[in-house]
Amino acid sequence: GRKWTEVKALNEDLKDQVALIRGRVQAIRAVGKKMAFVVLRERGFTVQCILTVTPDVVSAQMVKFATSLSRESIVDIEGVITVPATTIKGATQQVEVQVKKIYCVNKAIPALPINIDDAARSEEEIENALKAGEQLVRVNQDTRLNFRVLDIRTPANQGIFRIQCQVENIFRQFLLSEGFVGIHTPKLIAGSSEGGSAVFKLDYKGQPACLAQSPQLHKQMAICGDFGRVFEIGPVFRAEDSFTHRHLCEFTGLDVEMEIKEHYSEVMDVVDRLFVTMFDSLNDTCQKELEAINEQYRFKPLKYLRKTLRLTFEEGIQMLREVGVEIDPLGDLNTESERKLGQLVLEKYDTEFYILHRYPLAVRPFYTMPCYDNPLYSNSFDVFIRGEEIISGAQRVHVPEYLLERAQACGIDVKTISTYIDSFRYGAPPHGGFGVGLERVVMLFCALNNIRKSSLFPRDPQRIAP
Ligand code: ATP
Ligand code: AMO
Repeated sequence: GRKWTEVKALNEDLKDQVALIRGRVQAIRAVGKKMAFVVLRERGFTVQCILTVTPDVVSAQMVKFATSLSRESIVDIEGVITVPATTIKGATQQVEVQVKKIYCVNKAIPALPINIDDAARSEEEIENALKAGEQLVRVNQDTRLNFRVLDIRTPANQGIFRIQCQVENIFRQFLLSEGFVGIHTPKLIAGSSEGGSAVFKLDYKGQPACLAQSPQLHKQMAICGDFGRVFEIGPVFRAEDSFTHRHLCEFTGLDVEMEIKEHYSEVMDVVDRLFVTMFDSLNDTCQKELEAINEQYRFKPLKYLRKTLRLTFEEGIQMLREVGVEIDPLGDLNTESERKLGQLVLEKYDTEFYILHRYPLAVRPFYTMPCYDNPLYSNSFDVFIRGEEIISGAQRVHVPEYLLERAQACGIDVKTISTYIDSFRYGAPPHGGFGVGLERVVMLFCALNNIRKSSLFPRDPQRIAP
C-alpha cells in the first residue's frame, strides 16, 4: 500500500516532502480559473491545500474539478508540503499542501442540512457574526440531533465522545486494578428494579417483562454469588415522562457493587479514589479534546479536592437553611435546591465535586440499608458535580426477611423479584455499591447545558431516531 499521512501529523518537519492525505472538503475558494484553495479536514484537523495551474502537473480542468467538489465529500490529495511566511487562518495545521493530484473518493450531496462550519461556532461567535450582518444559519439542538451524523463531525463533538470513551476506560482500568470483576447482567427482566413507573414494559414470549431500569438486582446477586467486587458498563432504560436537560430514556450506566466489612464509607472511598483518578487523567490525557470543546462551549475546569468532601444530608440542609431555603428534613432535594447547595459548597469548600450522604430513608429505594443509629436515615449517598447528581449509592439490606418487608412497604410487586429476595436466603455478605450515569459525568465535567450533547444518539421522551 501507499504511505498515508494523517492531517493532524502535517507539520514543518515534513517541508518539501510529498504527502498523501484523505479528508473531507471543508471549504473551497476559487481564485480566477488558475487557482483554488481546498481546506481538507480529517477528524477535526484541517489543512489548506492549494491548486495552481502548472504545466504537466495541474491542468485548468483539475482546478475546475476541485472547485466543483461539494462540501463534506471525501477526497484524496497528493502534494508537496510547504511552509507559508504568515500564519494560516481557518486551518489547524500551519503548513500548506501544493496539490499535484486530487481524487474524489465519494461525494456528498451539494445541499447539506447542516453546514459544519456553522455548527462548530460558539454562541458568542454566532452572535457577533449575526451582528456583523453575516449570512449564517443558527443550528438549533433539534436540527443537530436530526442530522447527528453531520453534527458529530464538529471538533467539539469529536472531543466530547473521546472524553466519554476515556471516562469509561478509566472506570474499567481503575476498578480492575482494585480487584473488581467486570460482569454483564440481563437487560430483559421480569419487573422493575428501582420502583416507580419509569419502566418500559414488553411482552417476553407471552410473559410480562420490562427493560432493566438498572443492573441493581443482578449486581447484588453477583455479590451473593461470591464475586466480592463487581462492576458493569451497560445500557439502562428509563421510561422518563419529563423532558429535562438531564434525563434520557436510555443511558449508559457505570455500576459498582462490593462487599463491605464495617461501614458504607468503604464504598464512598472507592468513589473518591475512582473520581480523583478519573478527573486527573482527563485533565492530563485529554487536553486537545478539552480545548476543542472549550472553543465551542466555554467552561471553567472542574474544581475538585484531593480528598473528596463528604457532607451529611443534615449538614446540607443546614447550609441551605442558613441562606433561607426551607427543606423538609426527611424529604428529597429538588433540582433547584441541589444547585443551590452546589453553589454554597463551592463558596465554602472550594470544590464542585462532593458527596452528600445519610439521606432520609423514605426517599431511597427499597433495597437501601437504614442507619443503625436512626432508621429515619439511611446508609446512602448521592454524588454531585457542579450542583447536579451524577451518582446514587448505598449499603444494601442483606437480610432477606427485612428486604421482603421493605419491598412490600415500598409497593414493589414482590412476585417479580422473588429470585432476588431468595438469593439472600443462602447466606449473603454485607455489601453496597453505586451507579453512575456516564452521559451525566461527561456533561457536567465539561459544564455542557444538556445531556443530549453527551449522548451520541440520544433517546428522550420525544426521540427514537436517528
Ligand atoms: P435518582 O433516580 O437517583 O433520583 P435522578 O437524577 O434521575 O436520579 P430524579 O429522582 O429524577 O433524579 O430527580 C432528582 C430530583 O430532581 C428530585 O428531587 C426531583 O424532584 C427533581 N426533578 C426530577 N425531574 C425534574 C424535572 N423535570 N423538573 C424539575 N425537577 C425535577
Ligand atoms: P439512580 O436511579 O440514581 O440509581 O441512577 C444512577 C445514576 O444514573 C444516572 N441517571 C440518568 N442519566 C440519564 N438519564 C436518566 N434518565 C437517568 N436516571 C439516572 C444519574 C444517576 O445518579 N441502582 C441505583 C444505583 C445504586 O444504588 O447502585 C440507581 O439506579 O447519574
